[in-house]
Amino acid sequence: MKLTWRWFGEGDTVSLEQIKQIPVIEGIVGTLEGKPAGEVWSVADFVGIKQTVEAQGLSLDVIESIAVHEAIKKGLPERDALIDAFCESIRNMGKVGIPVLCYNFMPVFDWMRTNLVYQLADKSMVTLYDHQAMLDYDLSQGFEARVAWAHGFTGEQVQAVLAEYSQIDEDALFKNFVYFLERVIPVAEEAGVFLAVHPDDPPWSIMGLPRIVRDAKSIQRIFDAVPSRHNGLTFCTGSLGTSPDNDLPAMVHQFADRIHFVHLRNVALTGFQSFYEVAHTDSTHIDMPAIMQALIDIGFEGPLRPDHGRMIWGETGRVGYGLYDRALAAMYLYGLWQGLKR
Ligand code: DNO
Repeated sequence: MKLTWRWFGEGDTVSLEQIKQIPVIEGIVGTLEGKPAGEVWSVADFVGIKQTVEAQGLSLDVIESIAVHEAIKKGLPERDALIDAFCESIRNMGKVGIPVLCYNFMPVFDWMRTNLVYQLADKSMVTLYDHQAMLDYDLSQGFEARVAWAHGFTGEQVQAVLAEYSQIDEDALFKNFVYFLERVIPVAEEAGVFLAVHPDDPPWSIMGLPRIVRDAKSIQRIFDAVPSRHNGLTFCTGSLGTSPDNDLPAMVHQFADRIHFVHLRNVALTGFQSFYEVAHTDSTHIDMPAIMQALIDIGFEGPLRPDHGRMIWGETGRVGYGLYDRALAAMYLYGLWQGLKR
């Protein structure tokens, strides 16, 4: 495996110099913040990130992520032009030699929580998702922008997007996903880029929206529909692990040849569809050593990154993406890997 770090670019509160000082980090997971969905990422865009990263002695291993336009998820007539644009970005990625693209197919919202500042007993801050709080949420309040969302949503916008999806159930979304993959994957093969879909986080329907990348069965269905290895997975333990039915080490084995990128993170399960994030070392509910062992067993050699950390030592910054706790996580994950490997 190769330990990597998600870096949001010059606007990140964490600098490449700081990242480079974490001795186990070799690569960067890069992005272009604020690039609207549907716009082509040019060769110059990718070269810009790559040169900046390489100047610090790091490599650019993954792009996370290029947003899939909502019209593609909804199967609207304009999707063909938008899929062409997505394909163009993949070709350009290939030209610059960036091997992995992490993306998701979640309608409207990316990762969702009901509390972004939940305090643990030790006073560290984490994110929390509570099923009842989600059900009770007053949608007319809208949602503030999040790390993974380009913008926030007013209450009216929320009502509007939910209405647009009212006719789209899981099967319709799946069909639209396959339509997209059938056009994009051949381009990825030619470009030498591996697509790695990120599981839905949390992996169940929210606000009545369909979510279809959530467990072994739904993921297998996606791979069966488009069997190329370039149609792959970002194995995210914090997303898949919030469903107690997901046997994570077994899924590592099942999807051995499709896992192109790994996100490691731990969660504490608190009840039906409810959880909060915890330190990477807290394996009460997700058995991190067993997952690491499974990755070693399948011979995983791709990029892996510590996912969301807690906010500790008074650090402020992007929720889940501070320096301190993710640095602790990186050291733990590397030690675990090295120890198990020996
Ligand atoms: C959360 C991330 C996700 C992920 C996207 C990929 O921190 O894991 O936001 O980047 O879903 O498209």
